[in-house]
Amino acid sequence: MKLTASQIAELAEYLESAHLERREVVKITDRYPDMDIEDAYAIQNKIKDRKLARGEKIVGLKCGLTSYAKMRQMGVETPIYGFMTDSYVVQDASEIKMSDLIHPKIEPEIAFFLKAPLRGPGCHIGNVLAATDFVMPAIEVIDSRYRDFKFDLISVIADNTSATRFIVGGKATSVKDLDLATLGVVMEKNGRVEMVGAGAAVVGHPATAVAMLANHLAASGEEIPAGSIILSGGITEAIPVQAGDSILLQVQSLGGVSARFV
Ligand code: OOG
Ligand code: MG
Repeated sequence: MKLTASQIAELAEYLESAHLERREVVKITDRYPDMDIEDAYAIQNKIKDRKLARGEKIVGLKCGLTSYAKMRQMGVETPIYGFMTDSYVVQDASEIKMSDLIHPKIEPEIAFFLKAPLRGPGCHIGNVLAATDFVMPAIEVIDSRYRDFKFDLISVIADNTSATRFIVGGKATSVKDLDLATLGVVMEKNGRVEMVGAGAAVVGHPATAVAMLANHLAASGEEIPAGSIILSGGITEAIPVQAGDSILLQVQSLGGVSARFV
C-alpha cells in the first residue's frame, strides 16, 4: 500500500461521484503514479461501502480482462475483479437510458449462478462446475469513468472495473451437459453480427475465471457466497453503443438476451 486511508477515501469519493453524476474524470494514476494494486482494490472496496451505506445490495461479482484479446491489449496477465449491486440489474429485452451513462460499451459474457460457496486457495474448474446451479447468457455494459475510456490496470481496478449494468436472459442451463470451452457466442448490434467467439477465449474455460476469482478473494480471507451471480468476463472485445442501438447476444444452447439503448 502506498496511499493513506484518507487518500483512499478521497479517491473513492472522486470516482463514485463521477459514476453517480455521469461524468468523465482524469485517471487517478496521473495524480498518484506510485499507487499499487492493493491501493486500487482498497479504493474499490470503499466505493462498495459507500453504495452499501446508501442501501444498495451486492448481487454479484465480475471478472474482467479474462479474454486473451483484452489481456494482450492491456499488456497484463492477471484478470481483475469487481462487484455489481442491484442498481446494475437490467431486465432482459428492456431499455437502457443513455442519459444514465457516459460512454458505454457492451460485452458478451457467461453468467454463473452459484448454489454453493467457493473458497480458495486451490479452487479449480471442477469446484466451480460442482458449485454452479446453472449458467445463462449475459451482456455486461461497461462504462469507464475515465476520459475517453482510457486507463491503466490500477486505475480501472479502483473504478470497479468499469462496472455499470448487466443483463441476463435466455435459458438457465445446467453445466452438466455443456462444454463451456467450445460454446459459441454471437453478438449482434442492430441486426448485424459484430463479434463472434467461443467460451475458451476466457482463460481457456469460463469456469477457470470464476476459480481465479475465488483464489483472489482467498488472499484476503473471503469467499464467493452461495447465491452469487458471477460474470466470466467478456469473450470478445467490447463494442461501443449509442442511443437507438438494439443489441442481441445469442449463446449456443443457452438462447439469447437483448436490450435497447434509448
Ligand atoms: C475493464 C473491464 C473489463 C471484461 O469483461 O473484460 C471487463 C474495461 O475494459 O473497461 O469487464
Ligand atoms: Mg466485462
